[in-house]
Amino acid sequence: MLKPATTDLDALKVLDERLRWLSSWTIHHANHIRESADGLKVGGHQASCASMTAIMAALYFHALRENDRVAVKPHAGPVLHAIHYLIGSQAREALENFRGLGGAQSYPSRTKDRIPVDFSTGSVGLGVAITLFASLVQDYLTAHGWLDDNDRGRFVALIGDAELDEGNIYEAIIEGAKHDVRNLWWIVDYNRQSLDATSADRMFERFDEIFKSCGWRVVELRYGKRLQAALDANKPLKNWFEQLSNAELSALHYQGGAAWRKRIEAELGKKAATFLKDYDDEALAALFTDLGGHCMETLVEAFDAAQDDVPTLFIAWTIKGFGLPFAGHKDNHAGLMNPTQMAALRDAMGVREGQEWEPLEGVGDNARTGVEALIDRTRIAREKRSRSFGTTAIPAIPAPAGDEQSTQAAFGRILLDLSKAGGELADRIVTTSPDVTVSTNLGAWVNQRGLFRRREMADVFAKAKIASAQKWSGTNKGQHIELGIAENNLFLMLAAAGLSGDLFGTRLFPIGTLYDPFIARGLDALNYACYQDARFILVATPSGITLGPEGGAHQSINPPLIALGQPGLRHYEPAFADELAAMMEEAFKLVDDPAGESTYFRLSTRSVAQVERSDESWRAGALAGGYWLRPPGPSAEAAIVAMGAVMPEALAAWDELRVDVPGLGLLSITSPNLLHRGWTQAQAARWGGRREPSHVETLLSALAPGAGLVTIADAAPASLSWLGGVLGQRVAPLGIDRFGQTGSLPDLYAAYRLDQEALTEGVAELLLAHEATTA
Ligand SMILES: Cc1ncc(C[n+]2csc(CCOP(=O)(O)OP(=O)(O)O)c2C)c(N)n1
Ligand SMILES: [Mg+2]
Repeated sequence: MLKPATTDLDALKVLDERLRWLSSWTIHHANHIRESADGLKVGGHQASCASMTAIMAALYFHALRENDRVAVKPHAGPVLHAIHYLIGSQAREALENFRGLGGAQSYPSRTKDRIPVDFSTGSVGLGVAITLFASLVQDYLTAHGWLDDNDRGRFVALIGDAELDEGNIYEAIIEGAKHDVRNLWWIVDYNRQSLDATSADRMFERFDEIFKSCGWRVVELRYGKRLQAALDANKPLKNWFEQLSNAELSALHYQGGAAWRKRIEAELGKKAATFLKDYDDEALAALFTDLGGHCMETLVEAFDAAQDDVPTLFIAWTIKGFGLPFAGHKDNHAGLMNPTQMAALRDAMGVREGQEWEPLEGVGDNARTGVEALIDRTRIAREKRSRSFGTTAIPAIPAPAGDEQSTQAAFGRILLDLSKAGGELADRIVTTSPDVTVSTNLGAWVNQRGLFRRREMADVFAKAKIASAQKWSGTNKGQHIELGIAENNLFLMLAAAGLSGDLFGTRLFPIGTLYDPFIARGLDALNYACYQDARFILVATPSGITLGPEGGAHQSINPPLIALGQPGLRHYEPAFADELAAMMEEAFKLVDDPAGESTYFRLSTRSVAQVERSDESWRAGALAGGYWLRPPGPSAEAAIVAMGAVMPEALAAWDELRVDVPGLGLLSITSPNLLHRGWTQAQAARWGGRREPSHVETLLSALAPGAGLVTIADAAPASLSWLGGVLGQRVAPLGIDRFGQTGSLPDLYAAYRLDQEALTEGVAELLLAHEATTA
């Protein structure tokens, strides 16, 4: 790597200043100049931006190569927009409309921003960790021959120091160590301040130990060149400086030169007298702010020196609000400069009034050529990358044979059959699981397709000829990524693999399995994956109290409610194997369709008798969220509405009641979430003048007005009870609303009223109530 010319360093320093100005101005404009329509605070984080403009200038205008990808600390979003404004890929209107509808987003967004954003950020910690899994996906693609060596890049995360408190970061680096991850740069903006105040001192030296023990190189950029030289020349001064607490340091930075002088005089006396003589107050303040993260020489040198693929944590010391009037103040996180302070900053930066948006305003003629050259040379993408969709033919997926089966077993069987049949889809599937591969029925697939390991991993048990149903060797052609038990990692893995078409131009079909209750464990990461429009299939099994004796603390109650409120995720809860096969085919299509989404399957270990089908008419309804398994008679007064594993009870109750309740129907619900979505969308369309009924309205209108519905699911009853609101039908909801227990299925179903008797009683009660009101 060539040493950057001095002129480049000067230009980078100019760009650092430009970024500080433009990010401050963007936020100021939105808060103080743009007209407010609602009187609400707009907000933005001038201090958090100023803290890392030098780091980002060094990165974007010097270090980044075209294939590198970056997750930017959420509250430094305006700096990223300023960078794209300088290189011509962000419009002034978007900056003027910062945090307005359609304007530059508060936090960098892959889907909503018009600039290329590699990873959305917002929920701190997640943007950091996804880069690690993206790097693993890159290794996966390279090993499988889908990514050329020349197209490989580095994955960079720009991290706030308080963000390092997020546990998911450590879960990720532990997993990363197992997989030997590489090509990662995580750069900490070490301003020692969080949202509330200055951060605790005690973790100070621990972060590097933690990272080092996970195989990372840690590079601490504590001092800039000038401060380093000054401290090296005066040992007592250095010792004194290094024992200052985070709070003391920040306070001194805020107070400025006179305060530094006073403290040093008081505490070092003669030992620092000569040193102090060389600096007036202003120079003294400037010297002590020369921390590593603000010194361009230091940053450029450090980045240039880390050109191998060892994962590297840079701890760049900075001052929150560097160069702004509230630098170092503990309350500056959401602090906004007032108009007077902003005017002073404008003058100090040589920006003429009225020229605030001029990209290179205040840059003198001498410097301009160098700055323009550097802007031209930046290798980062200027346009959003095109997304890779529609690449893979999805074959028809037949239902696994068998009169009695569970949906979980059918899932394993479908994958096994796909694997045996071979073909492009099977090759592009990558499975992953947090230590529940075997117990979620992925075992047969893994036996066929193997574990993914960049370096070969022998199956010791197989070599020793110890009998086992499970082959457990890894190669770089394997298609299953085994994770430790950390559900956050599962969802971040799915997010990264689900973005492979966007990040690397090669679509993968990621399938992740876990137990249904543990979705809650990784919920924010799941939301994060959906928020970025990553495409994957989530298989959650077993679920509900239906796991019976194995129940313990593993009964899931509310995931269907989570799915009901989760954008970007479709919930399917099949009762039968043929439904699951149709849904998996659909889910694969949705992964590879620009207008698609991810799919969540809620499956069960309960083996149930499969139903006879006379034709395929159920199929479209099952995919749309529900169908009449036993169609109602004309003007039926009641229906049983059931979902998933309790379908045998529903069928039995229907069989028993149909004589006494003529026309009784049995509605099989396969996706409350799709039905609800269709319902509200149809409503919105009606306001736009269109009058098509939604699927759920069509289904329910087969019943008499005022008919009663007994809903049943091995889940929170609210998953289905809302159906009564669609056409104003009365509902008797059955489901689980207290913690489960272990027990045999008949015992549990009776105790929790998920049985045939509860259904019969429910129907009777509804009919009696109906008679009473109509009598
Ligand atoms: C998961 C999550 N919790 C809380 C927040 C709110 N929040 C945003 S920034 C922040 C503090 C960040 O401090 P630091 O990481 O040190 O960044 P700095 O602004 O100092 O650079 C908090 C608590 C969030 N965005 N995400
Ligand atoms: Mg901080």
